[in-house]
Amino acid sequence: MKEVFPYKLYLVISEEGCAGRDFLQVAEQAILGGVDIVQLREKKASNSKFREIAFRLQEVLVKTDTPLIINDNLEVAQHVGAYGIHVGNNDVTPSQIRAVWKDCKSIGYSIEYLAQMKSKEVAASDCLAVSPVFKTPTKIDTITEWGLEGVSQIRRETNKPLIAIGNMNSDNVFEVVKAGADCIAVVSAICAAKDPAMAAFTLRNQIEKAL
Ligand code: TZP
Ligand code: MG
Repeated sequence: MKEVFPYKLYLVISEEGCAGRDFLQVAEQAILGGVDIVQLREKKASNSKFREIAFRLQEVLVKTDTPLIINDNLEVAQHVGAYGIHVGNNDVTPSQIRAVWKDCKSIGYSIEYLAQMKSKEVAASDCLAVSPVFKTPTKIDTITEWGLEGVSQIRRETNKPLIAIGNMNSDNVFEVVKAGADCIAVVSAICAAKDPAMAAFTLRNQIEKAL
């Protein structure tokens, strides 16, 4: 199982979630600024629409060799030849994915409560999301607000790469990385920013400073 996860700044994007702008341009700008992995998260799209959006994003990402992760849709992920998939604890499970998608390069799994850490699903995952570190209006159906102490607690329980998500911004990423995160994932800090490239650049600088 691949446990190497060199990525530091992870953009979670959707077609409609970029403040009226073209999500492909936002992704391109974000990568210029320092994003090195992108997840497509479409909660409402049909499979065919999701596939179409994913193909368009994939076309942009291949130019910079940036990996595409698909949120919670195995069919779309395999169909577009994504780098990997990310799932929560109510979704298709990492071990189910592992069993059918043999050349999947990264299975991400959201940790929403501590008991999950002992599960076989953590063992079947390549990386874990600490979800959410801080409460966020972007996703309100969350269970545990981990905080910095939660990041450190999960860090002590695993060597797997930890992705911190939930209200991450340039004022808090330094301490979140210091607490044990390997990678920072954002929606609003980039998608709602006036200048997505500059926003990514500032976040990336803070992350690098903390490493
Ligand atoms: N999973 C946990 S929090 C979250 C997701 C998808 C949303 C993060 O959005 P933001 O705007 O970066 O707080
Ligand atoms: Mg889900």
